[in-house]
Amino acid sequence: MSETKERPVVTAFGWVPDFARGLVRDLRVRWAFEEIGRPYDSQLLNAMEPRPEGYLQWQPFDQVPAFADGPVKFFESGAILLYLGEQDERLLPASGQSRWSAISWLFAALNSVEPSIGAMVSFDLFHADKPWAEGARSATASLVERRLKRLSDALGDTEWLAGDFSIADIAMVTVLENLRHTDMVAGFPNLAAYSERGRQRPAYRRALDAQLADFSDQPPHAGE
Ligand SMILES: N[C@@H](CCC(=O)N[C@@H](CS)C(=O)NCC(=O)O)C(=O)O
Repeated sequence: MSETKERPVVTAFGWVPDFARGLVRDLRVRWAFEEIGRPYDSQLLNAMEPRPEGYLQWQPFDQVPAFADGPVKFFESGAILLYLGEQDERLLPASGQSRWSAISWLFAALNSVEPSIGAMVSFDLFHADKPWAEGARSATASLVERRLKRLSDALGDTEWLAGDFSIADIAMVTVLENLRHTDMVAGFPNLAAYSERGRQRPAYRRALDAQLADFSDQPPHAGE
């Protein structure tokens, strides 16, 4: 009897507003799967409703993505990228300088670049009408600019952050994509080209298509 291997599962939302489509972080995981041609399943959650019973034991902050591969269950997009990278050198070199450069840049994307971008985007999208928004936005925007400048200097004219394409680039390109409603990345031509290079990869296109295909057109009704 042939053994059927369970596919890994990533949680995602079944609907989000237009501004968030293409930005939800399950995209990072889908992209990694597409790069190595590994099939996976998405488990869709209702973004507008409490998560299913027990979800907090899987993802303690009630967010997506959470991930399961057979008996292994955990969360955090960066950890999931690392897990997949450990299994395939097309995502993460197995040893040496390039491995640790890629891991450094993975952490840098999520730890040094994403936080200020995330804060600024939240001011733009959710707090623009608040009396304090302008000052908070402009303080955060200058931090974002400084981070982009350092990133641009470090990238220089190289193609990817750590030698060959890696999980670091999946993280960084998806982080930068959060600025798509601004011209901030365009202010750094090498970053704009880097970002475009990432988004032109067939695996990115397939991952994006899969995320978009999972969204329904209408917000779910309460209780669905
Ligand atoms: N650090 C987490 C962040 C996850 C996260 O912010 N997920 C968002 C979607 S991109 C979410 O689930 N938001 C809904 C919520 O926070 O309730 C990761 O990278 O996995």
